[in-house]
Amino acid sequence: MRGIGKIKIDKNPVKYNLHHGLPAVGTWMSTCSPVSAEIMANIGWDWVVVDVEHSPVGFETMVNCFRAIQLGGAAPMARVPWNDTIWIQRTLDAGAMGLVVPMVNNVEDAKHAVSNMKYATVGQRSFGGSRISSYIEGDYYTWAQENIAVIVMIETAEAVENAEEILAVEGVDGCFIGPNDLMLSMGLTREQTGPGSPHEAAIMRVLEAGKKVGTAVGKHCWDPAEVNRRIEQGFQFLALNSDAAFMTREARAQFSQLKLDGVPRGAGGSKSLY
Ligand code: 3PY
Ligand code: MG
Repeated sequence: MRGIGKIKIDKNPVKYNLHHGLPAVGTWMSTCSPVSAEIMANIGWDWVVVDVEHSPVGFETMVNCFRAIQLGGAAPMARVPWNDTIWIQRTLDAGAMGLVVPMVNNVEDAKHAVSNMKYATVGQRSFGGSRISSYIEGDYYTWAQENIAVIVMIETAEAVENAEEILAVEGVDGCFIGPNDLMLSMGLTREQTGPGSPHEAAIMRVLEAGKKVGTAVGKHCWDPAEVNRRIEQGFQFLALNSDAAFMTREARAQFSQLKLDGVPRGAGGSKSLY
């Protein structure tokens, strides 16, 4: 007997689901930790995104997160910092099976994202292979053209206006609504979001645009009830929280149950240092 066998990558389940009317549910990595990525990937998510836009993750740590996610059986993905040719090329070469591209506001931005993520003659991605080539049957080039998921972020009022045209761009596999940036761009406060608000109306407008042109729509959600509700509404690419948020919430919830009032504590647990 030799070795434990190699994990082979077949189709990208994210892309498959999005094109077959199915949800693809995942979470976000913000802690820059491959161990955390490994734990998360084993939970059962379809995908896990390493957030390169809003976490201080380094490039090599990102690669180690991809490895851990792949080993756990979820699709390794990343949110790149910008719709930038070099970032996108390097992140795909590092083994991402799909990218979430922030701030895609119009058709030109969407075409640029697709072009960055596809090899010629469809796009301008330069051929350098990929870390995951050896896990794929056949050649990586063909696999990548068919399987890498292109997810554009709709997170401004302008992008909502242009949602139908953006989602009709050939090669866009889905969109992901960033509720926070959308709120800011609409000049709203958090209290002005939620059921019945213009913010919710904008979210639903994107969903309708996606249904009209047949492209999957998704959103970042902060609680499981919302994910369940959004699936019923027809959203597909859904993120629940992030590793940092899960850790913070659970730590706060457990910490708040401690009976520490009146118990003498060191500087770490009090404001006595300041
Ligand atoms: C936002 O809410 O703006 C996001 O980017 C969430 O991922
Ligand atoms: Mg955002």
